[in-house]
Amino acid sequence: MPSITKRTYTERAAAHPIAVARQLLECIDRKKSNLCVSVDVPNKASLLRIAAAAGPYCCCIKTHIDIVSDFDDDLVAQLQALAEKHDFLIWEDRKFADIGNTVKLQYSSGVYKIASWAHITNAHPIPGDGIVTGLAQVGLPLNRGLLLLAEMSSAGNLATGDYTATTVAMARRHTDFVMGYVAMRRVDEDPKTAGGVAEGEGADFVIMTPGVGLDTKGDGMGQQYRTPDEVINQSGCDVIIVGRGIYGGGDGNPDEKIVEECKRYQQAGWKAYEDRL
Ligand code: BMP
Repeated sequence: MPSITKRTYTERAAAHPIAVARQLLECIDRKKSNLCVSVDVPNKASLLRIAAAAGPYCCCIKTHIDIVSDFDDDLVAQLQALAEKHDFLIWEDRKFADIGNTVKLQYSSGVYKIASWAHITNAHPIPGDGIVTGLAQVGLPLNRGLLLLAEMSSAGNLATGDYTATTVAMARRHTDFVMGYVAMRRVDEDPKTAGGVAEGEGADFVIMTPGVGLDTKGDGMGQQYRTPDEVINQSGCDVIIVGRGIYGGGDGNPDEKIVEECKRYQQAGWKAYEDRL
């Protein structure tokens, strides 16, 4: 089998065992966009406005729903309607990090009821396999997908070396629910972290990568930015995640600026993918 980085998103979609991964990979090809827009704003109106402006240009909108001060169920209903209208998936960047029983409750219940609306969520592997089995009990019946944080973009983070390799091994034990990683490179095909599995022979994991920016290298709080080419072409990741580079911080750029930046990142991400193939 060719290495994953030499397969098209469509070829990968056709062969993927997880429904939501198929949905994401198909959407990427349909829209020619491997751009996920991260919308980290503190109020409902801004979140919906930015999602509406960015929606046509991205495959995924990533939320941190607990940032929104005026959260209500209508926000979720409107976000879901935008996802339908503009053809994108919703990823709640919850970063679960507790034992299985606790994350199961955090995922299904409380104010946010994340599993009821987010196609994708993510978890730190630190508690061990129980975090995946707990989340899977809620997510699998709803056809949701999970990303494990195998690496992080911030300076000095601890998700390196053996930690990353152990995360890859954990993901391989749960290929019905773990659809991919948050990582900075193709961790499942790198000999240092792939655990002896040869290139092109392992399960297909979607690598979604934050820390992407065309204009700056950092944010003064540890974030480290790389270009779409470095991420997709040189490091073999699948989806670029761009937040402030597009919405601009605070309550967000005006719509025209958001659209302009979306187009810029969409084009750069797609070119990097074509160059990689
Ligand atoms: P920005 O492009 O504005 O730096 O935002 C990056 C987004 O990706 C944030 O929502 C952050 O929580 C998330 N993220 C990250 O930056 N690094 C990681 O390692 C994992 C993340 O989820």
